[in-house]
Amino acid sequence: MFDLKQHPHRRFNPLTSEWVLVSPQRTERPWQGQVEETQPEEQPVYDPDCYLCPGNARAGGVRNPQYPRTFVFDNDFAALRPDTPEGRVQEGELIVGESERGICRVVCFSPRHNLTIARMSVAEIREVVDTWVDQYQELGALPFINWVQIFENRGALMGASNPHPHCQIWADEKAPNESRKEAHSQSEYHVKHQSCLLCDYLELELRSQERLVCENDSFFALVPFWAVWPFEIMVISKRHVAGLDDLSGAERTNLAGILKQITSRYDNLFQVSFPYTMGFHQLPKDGKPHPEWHLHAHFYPPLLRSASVRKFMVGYEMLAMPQRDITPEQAANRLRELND
Ligand code: H2U
Ligand code: ZN
Repeated sequence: MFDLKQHPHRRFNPLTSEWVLVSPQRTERPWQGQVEETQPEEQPVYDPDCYLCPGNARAGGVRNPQYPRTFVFDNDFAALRPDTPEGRVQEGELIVGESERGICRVVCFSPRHNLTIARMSVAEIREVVDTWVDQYQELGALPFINWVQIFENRGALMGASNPHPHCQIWADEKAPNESRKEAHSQSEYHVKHQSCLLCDYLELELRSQERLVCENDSFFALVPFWAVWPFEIMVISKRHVAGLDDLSGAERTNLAGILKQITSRYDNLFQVSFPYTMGFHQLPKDGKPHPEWHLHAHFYPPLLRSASVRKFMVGYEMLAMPQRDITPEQAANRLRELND
């Protein structure tokens, strides 16, 4: 008898229309490969060499103000620029390139160098949520911007260039790949069923409770059935809203609360400041209604079985499809049992 808990199988991700291979029988394989150093030394409240601390000069020479709360600035090494001339290169269907305009910003969460979301108070995180809302609205209102991507790389393992608590915002002229896939799937589902993909998915998860990690009045955090990363989490708003700017004041505070709960659970999993990439998928800012779109956040953390062994996306993953060993249900179970 086929059993998801024992037998190799594939799971479908309805948001991206991609599959993940799950190999539950493979968790005990030995590891003699790379060992990560994730235990960061305790950081000082202020680091005179940090590009992001208040009062310090950044790499480009501009000096940060003595900011008391959150602080937003245009990325000094922006990947996208608003003044890029429009153009297109095309040879038949096989060589296609086009100009891309955009704006890249950095958001410092706090003047204090040694904080992380897990170590900030809910009130402090709420100020970060308010800043995200302001930026999403301001950048999204620009006529040439159609997608606003807010994301945080946390920890050296995830490529964060600096331990100071911060995130980035890249606002694009054209919808990037992940947003295009998710928009397509949510829209197809909406047309076919006259209901929202993530609202319907939430209902199933609430019934089974197997993959829930934690919740509050406004949000659920769960390990999705189709999770790729070992301890991947998706945060889904209970109410059908499309963007952070649709949240009420109480819901913004609850978002801050669930972000603190998730990151605290993560830190408690292997007793280290847990590395991850997280980000929000919100209503595209292309001026269209998008009744199908449901606000959510993804946490993609790379650690697998301890603070020193990470999941690699290589080999079969690069050439065929993503694969995981511990099941999403096992991961959810472990995260659920941790203290937040
Ligand atoms: P990451 O830690 O996710 O790399 O984000 C830091 C960003 O900050 C990065 O995109 C920018 C980098 O370009 N940055 C500045 O704009 N000015 C600086 O002085 C240092 C870093
Ligand atoms: Zn700093």
